[in-house]
Amino acid sequence: MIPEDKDPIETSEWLEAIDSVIEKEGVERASFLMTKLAKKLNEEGAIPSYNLTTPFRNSIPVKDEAQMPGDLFMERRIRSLIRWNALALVLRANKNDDDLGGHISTFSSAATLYDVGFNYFFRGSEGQLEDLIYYQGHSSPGIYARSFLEGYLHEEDLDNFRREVKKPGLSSYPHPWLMPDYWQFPTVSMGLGPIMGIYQAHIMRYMSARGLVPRNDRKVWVFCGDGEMDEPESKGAIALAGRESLENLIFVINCNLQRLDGPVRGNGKIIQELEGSFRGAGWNVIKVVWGRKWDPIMAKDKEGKLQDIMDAVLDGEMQNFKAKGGAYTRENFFAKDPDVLKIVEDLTDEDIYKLNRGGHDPYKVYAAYHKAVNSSGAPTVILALTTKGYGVGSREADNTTHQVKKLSLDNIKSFRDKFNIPVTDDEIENIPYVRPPEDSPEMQYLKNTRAKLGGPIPRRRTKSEVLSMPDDKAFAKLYSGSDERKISTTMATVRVITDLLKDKEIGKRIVPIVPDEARTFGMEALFRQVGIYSSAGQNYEPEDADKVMWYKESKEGVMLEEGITEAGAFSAWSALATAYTNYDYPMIPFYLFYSMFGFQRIHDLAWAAGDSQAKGFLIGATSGRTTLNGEGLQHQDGHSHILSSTIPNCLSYDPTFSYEVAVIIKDGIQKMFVEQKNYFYYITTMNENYEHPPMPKGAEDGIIKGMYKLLPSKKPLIRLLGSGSILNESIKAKEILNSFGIESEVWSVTSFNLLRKDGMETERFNQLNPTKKEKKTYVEECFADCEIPVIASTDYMRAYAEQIRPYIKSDYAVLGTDGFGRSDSRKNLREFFEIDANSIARASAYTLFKNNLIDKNKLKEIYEDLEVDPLKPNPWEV
Ligand SMILES: Cc1ncc(C[n+]2csc(CCOP(=O)(O)OP(=O)(O)O)c2C)c(N)n1
Ligand SMILES: [Mg+2]
Repeated sequence: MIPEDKDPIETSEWLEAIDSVIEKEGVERASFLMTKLAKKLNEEGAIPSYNLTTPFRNSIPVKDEAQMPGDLFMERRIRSLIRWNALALVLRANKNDDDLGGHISTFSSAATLYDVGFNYFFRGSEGQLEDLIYYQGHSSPGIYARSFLEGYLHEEDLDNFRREVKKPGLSSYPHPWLMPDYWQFPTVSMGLGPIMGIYQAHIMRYMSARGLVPRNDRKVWVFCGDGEMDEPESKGAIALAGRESLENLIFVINCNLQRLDGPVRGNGKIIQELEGSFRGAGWNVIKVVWGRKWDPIMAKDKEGKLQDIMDAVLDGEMQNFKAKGGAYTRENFFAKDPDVLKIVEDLTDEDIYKLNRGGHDPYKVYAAYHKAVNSSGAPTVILALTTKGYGVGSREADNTTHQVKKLSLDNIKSFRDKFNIPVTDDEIENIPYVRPPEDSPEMQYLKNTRAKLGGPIPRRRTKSEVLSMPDDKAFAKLYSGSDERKISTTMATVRVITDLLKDKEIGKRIVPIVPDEARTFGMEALFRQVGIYSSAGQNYEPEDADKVMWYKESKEGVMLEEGITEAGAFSAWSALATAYTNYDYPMIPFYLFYSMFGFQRIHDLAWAAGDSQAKGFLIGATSGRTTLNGEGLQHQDGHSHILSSTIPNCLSYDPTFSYEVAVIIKDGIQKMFVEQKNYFYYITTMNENYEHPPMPKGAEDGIIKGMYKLLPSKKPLIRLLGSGSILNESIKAKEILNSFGIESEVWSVTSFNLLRKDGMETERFNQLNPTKKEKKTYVEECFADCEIPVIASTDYMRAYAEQIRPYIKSDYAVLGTDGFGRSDSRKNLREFFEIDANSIARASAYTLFKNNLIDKNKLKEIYEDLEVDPLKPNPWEV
């Protein structure tokens, strides 16, 4: 609604007054006066809105626009070819029965936003570190089309769009896993690009503050959709960027006003809404609303009546103006005020339709990017108004345009005509790709622009420096056990990290990361030892300055204390875990968190980290449904290993003893940073204190593969497998069984997930090679006496240990913690979930009885002694 002006004369007096201040004393003085006036208004209880949002127009006045230096017409011809080839590759992918999909309308709205970047701003990787660009996932066809023109991709590549099984296909969206020398960041799951981009810029500053990578004017560009901004992850971390003044970060939000189903804010104004949110978070906001064809019209709007209409128009109406054309726009937009209608009386309906939006005007986009890359002290967001489905005839701005992947011949022809594509009517049904000859002016221009900026992009570095292994001391300390001291595996892990931080070879690459949980994990000594990174340093005296372990923040701090944001802390980990490719400088991050708030909370980011080929350690500290005992249902994790197992390149371990932790971390560094394997590690550690024995001789290989024999027996009747803290219950169960004359052996299973992986691989090999010598799974190799029944017990749901059932040839019983957790003593909880030593003994006795290895009387004796209650409630139902 246009606000009613009750006294236009008074209004114009005020306006004249401020005009005269601007003229005589400048905008700063005018702004000062306005701030004073606003304060006055505040005293009366009013909150003036002008300081968060500005009128619905371009933020950069025409007189301040930086001039685009290149050849506009040449660039338009190139851009048109990119548009055409992007369209062609999607249409061709859908021409046959495979119906592979793809998107046309997203890129068609964003083409100019990308093109201006590629022509003038995005730095390539030749001789420098490239800009890091998070492309909007659905615009991938346009990025491929540019690489095709640049000669990096060929017709057969484009024709293999979305055919990823037989190489060389182009992945549907940006996926480093599928195109490792091309895409750097997986972005198509909405919201991940924005949060990952913010933390990337944060880590870029961290790396240079520590002197690991030089600080320069490298940028992080994040392209995202206006609909995408509704994801909590998209806006959830913008305050961090403002707080840290991340001037190396530029968001470009493609405000085409539509999402998949319809308008983003039919009843509102998404650009204004985003302006307020970002400005409130301390960002520079640059709105690119109107194209230069509007400039002369706006210059005629002396009384601000057109501006009033612009400020009041709803996004739902804006969509209609593009979908329904010039006559409609004249009637429903300009005619809202007779004086405004007059301003456009000389324009034809066609002229009105062609009044361009800022995001489609290379001049306006150039001016915005120029300002963004040259401004300091804050991140920048560019809010660009565009039209979804720009150029696709009748499908432009229609509510279904997002999913268009087939077009009528008429629409294709109108697209061709609009962009002057040299394709004749005879050829058009085949939708041929168009690439001018190598020596044509277009190709020369294209190559020159990229050569000046450091070569073509996207590109991903696949090779990086091979690191040396750290001194063995950090690990060897833990091989000899804890003597009689009771410690937790979390403490053992922190010790390894602390020692690794001091290592001459790799110490500077080790980064401990916590989401406000350092004290929980006993890491507070690191505050003082290595310092907490803060972009501002420490401008206050910490409360505990007189203590040994005071809270030390510093610009060169090593530890990342990210606050209570698991998504943020994980994104920081991810940026460091891919530093080997994005900074050409491998880092070894350790992110420690409550295991319940790990995968369960941020699984999609972890999936993206897998796609990105992240390398580093995730430590699910305080794990185990009954081991973290006093916290209750929402804290006690009994399933993170199931979740981690879903990520193909995540290797997860549930160790019990400190030497196991040491062997696993050492092996992880070896595999990820020396052998350069694309894995990352998830290790659960616990807060339960107990004694740790010395490492049995020759155990390393088994620890790494997933299990080894811990306590042998001469003539075992039964095998007890245990993992995490529940292995201690299996050890106790061995004693109980002994007291009944039953011998057993105990195995420490460090990873049921890896045992399953080995099992799958071996089975598959045998099936594919039936005439070759049959291979044995590692489980089969371990359990050569395959008649001995096996009982597995863990602090995780049964599904975790169930995974190896196919490879166990004897009877196999599994105990676990299915059901919601609750708070109580560890003893009571383990009884409740039936994973304590008595329950293990019970399961053993029953299995032996079923296998005729003990008789009924013996079973009865054991059951009575263990006080087995047949009516005990089922733990997953109460
Ligand atoms: C997390 C997630 N949820 C849903 C989708 C499905 N999806 C893909 S594109 C899209 C609409 C995107 O709209 P917008 O962000 O405005 O981008 P535009 O295509 O308009 O530029 C949706 C819902 C997704 N990719 N990721
Ligand atoms: Mg959109």
